Amino acid sequence: MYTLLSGLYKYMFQKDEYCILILGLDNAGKTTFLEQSKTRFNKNYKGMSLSKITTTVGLNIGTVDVGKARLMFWDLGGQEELQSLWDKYYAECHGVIYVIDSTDEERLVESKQAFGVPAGDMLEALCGVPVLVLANKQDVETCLSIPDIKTAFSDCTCKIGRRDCLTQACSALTGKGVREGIEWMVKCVVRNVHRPPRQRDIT
Ligand code: G3D
Repeated sequence: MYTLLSGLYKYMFQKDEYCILILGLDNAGKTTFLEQSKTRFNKNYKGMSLSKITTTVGLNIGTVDVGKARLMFWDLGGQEELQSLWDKYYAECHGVIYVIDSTDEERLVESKQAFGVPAGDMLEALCGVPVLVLANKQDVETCLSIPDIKTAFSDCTCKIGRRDCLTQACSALTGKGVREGIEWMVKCVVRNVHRPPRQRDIT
């Protein structure tokens, strides 16, 4: 009886946990995205005022529950000296959210380098892991469009390889695109966990 009840309890309340890295240059909007996600998905979450968030130094951690999935977010600092720490988190990672500041054309090349060739080479080290590219700050009228950003990042395509990858327009400040991005990520990580590693690439 105890086994039956505990099995039922687990089935109803236990969540499957997935670790998601939030990467990108400093000032891209990673922390704002994390706070916005917690506000949107976690009932009764009273976060800080989004406009008062300052750039990530070190690590922010946050948890978001979507259905039976629990996403554990690690928002890692994007400053150049902190990028060398990203690979310490790769072993545990089920998915990557890479945040781009669509208003900062000057740093687009730098962002592309961090995406494609950081210390340890993120895309190769995380072979087959789903990548959600967030073109953030789309609420700003003068921002780069999604086609602009895709064109700028087009030479990363071969490194992305065969895996789930989505470029999503987003405003972490207003929340536009946040739910869509997270729901896409949940779909990918849940599906991947039920497939053997070699079949995880998109065919
Ligand atoms: P980081 O964690 O990647 O370093 P933050 O970035 O989340 O700290 O955001 C850096 C700055 O960008 C913050 O402004 C924040 O309000 C702003 N920001 C983040 N997301 C958006 C967005 O979607 N739209 C707009 N317009 N601004 C955004 P400050 O002024 O505090 O530096």
